[in-house]
Amino acid sequence: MATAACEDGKECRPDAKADRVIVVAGKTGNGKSAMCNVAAGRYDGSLFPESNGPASHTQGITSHSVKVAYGGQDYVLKIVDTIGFADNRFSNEQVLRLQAELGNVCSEGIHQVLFVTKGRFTSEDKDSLNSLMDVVFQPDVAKFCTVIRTWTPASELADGSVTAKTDAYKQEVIRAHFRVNEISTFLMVSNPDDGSPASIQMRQRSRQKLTEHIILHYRSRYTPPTFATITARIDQRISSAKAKQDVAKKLTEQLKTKSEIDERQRRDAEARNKELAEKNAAVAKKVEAAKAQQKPPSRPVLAAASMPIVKKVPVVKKLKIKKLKF
Ligand SMILES: Nc1nc2c(ncn2[C@@H]2O[C@H](COP(=O)(O)OP(=O)(O)OP(=O)(O)O)[C@@H](O)[C@H]2O)c(=O)[nH]1
Ligand SMILES: [Mg+2]
Repeated sequence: MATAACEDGKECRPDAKADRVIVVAGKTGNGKSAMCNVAAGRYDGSLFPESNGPASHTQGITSHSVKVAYGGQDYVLKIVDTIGFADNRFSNEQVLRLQAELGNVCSEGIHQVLFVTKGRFTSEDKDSLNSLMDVVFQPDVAKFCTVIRTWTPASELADGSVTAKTDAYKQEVIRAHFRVNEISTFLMVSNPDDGSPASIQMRQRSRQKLTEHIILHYRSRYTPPTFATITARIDQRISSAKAKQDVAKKLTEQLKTKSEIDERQRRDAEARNKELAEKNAAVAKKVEAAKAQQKPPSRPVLAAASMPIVKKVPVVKKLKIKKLKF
């Protein structure tokens, strides 16, 4: 434990030995920098710039060490703010490459990774958590992770309901993403930024909760991979993603060619059918014409109704006239 030469919430020298190191990560705009300010006791947001629009504010890794007083003792808390995932101004690759800097900034180890979500746990939160666990860190970082829901309505933070609501949130996250099973801790806070006495009070309550969590949930330190290792992993991911993309592109081209051939064959068959149908029609016409030109039969067959009744004429036998002799 350090004997901090500064007051609660005040910044310590960057080289001050940290008693606790926390990394705050998550999707852009979820309230990471606000969480860092709250953890530092800077309710006015004066240490970590908070964004106020859809575009990301934090564009790399920012770290400050501050004094925290808890239980009559002083601690040096190193707070590491990170660039948000799913940032519309950077590709995933760029975000990951900036996050690789964590390997340098946190080489002394990390006590807690605070994964910040905003309200409901979204699919972007899920992807961000996967990137954090698989690319930036290793899956075993889960044991050092806490999922923190910000923007929680005040009604859910009331003493009587917060435990049940937190458990319900944990179940919601686990349903959305089974991997968080390995993450044991879930917290719900609210860090409004309108500067009103009510919002400052909310941030103060949030800090109390956070400080207790950070100081008391002390386990061992998680040693992050080095910058070089993270970078190599990103390179590998990018090249395998590119290889997959190339295969998909090739397949698409093959399918396109096949469907073009199919279409050509279909059109040829259609043309052949048309041609045949025309030939058939011409033949049928000729047959009709030939029929029409056919001579009437030499002995016309008369219809039964118009046939004259031929009476049998009795054959008159020639009478033999005997010559009379006189
Ligand atoms: N009402 C309310 N506002 C919050 C809360 N948490 C953060 N904010 C505000 O939401 C905005 C975004 O918060 P930031 O802390 O800058 O978000 P971020 O995750 O650091 O964003 P990026 O740096 O862009 O990735 C800021 O104006 C914050 O003051 C919260 O719990 N409730
Ligand atoms: Mg930020």
